[in-house]
Amino acid sequence: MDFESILQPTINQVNARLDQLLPPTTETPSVLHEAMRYSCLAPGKRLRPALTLICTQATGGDPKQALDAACAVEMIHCFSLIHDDLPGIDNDDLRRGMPTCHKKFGEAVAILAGDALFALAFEVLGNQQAETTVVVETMKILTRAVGTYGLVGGETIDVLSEGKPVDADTLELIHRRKTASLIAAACEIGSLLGSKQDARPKLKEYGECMGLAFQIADDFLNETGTPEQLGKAAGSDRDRQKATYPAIYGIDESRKKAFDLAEKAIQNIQGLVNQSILEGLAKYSVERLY
Ligand code: GRG
Repeated sequence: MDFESILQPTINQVNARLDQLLPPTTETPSVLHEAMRYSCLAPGKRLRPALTLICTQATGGDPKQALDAACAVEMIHCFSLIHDDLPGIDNDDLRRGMPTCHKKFGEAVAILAGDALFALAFEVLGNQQAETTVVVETMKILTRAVGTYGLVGGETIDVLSEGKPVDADTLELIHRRKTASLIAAACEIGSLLGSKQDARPKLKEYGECMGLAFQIADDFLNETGTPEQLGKAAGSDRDRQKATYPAIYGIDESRKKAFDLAEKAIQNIQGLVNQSILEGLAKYSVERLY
């Protein structure tokens, strides 16, 4: 069985819960709810929520307890994709093999759908059936991963660097913030909702390494993949003169860096319950074709 089939039951659970948590289109304003559901239920990889659930299990917890937190992480991810695709940022037409949110619903509704997903993610975290201190901690981890030290900060440096020479340290900072921070938060939240708390720093580090590897792979797939394979534009980073690993190191060296980081990620999960599936995910993040 291939790795994606092994993950399918986990992905199905996430999709079913997202469907329940997202507001129904029968309620007002229905177009907003339609846009939220359109983007969030679109066929993404669900890597981040899968990591949350697997990390809960890896620390001796019950993944069911982490399902809502996993969905909150996916909502934030989806929010960032909607905003990333907007004309003011990347101006992309295709996402997850479908027209982007603003292409389908217009720019205003897309901005608002992203905003509403952001708010819903924290409402969902706040409603978790867990000790208040744990609930607050999940919110703190996710907030930090989204703000200036995470997605928003990384994206800002990325956008402001377009068309300019970028050194290797700045490039790593961009990738750590805009991509690795949310992947690491997914792992950390999952381990917090488990029981063996001594594994939490290692799972966070696992997420940091695999998150950076994942973004480097994204960079070289943008160069080597096709829009049909990727479900989004190919070659767009080069067109926009974006700071990427292939632009600085070339494809082969970038690939080597990604594979080395996946190995470094794997060093952090030795002896955990879900070691083999976490190993598989780290390898998948760099071997994937889309
Ligand atoms: C305020 C949360 C927030 C965001 C605004 C736009 C933005 C700031 C950040 C964008 C960050 C971004 C889009 C980073 C790219 C990360 C990345 C590799 C996305 C693709 O992830 P996949 O391949 O996508 O897991 P799927 O569609 O499979 O879920």
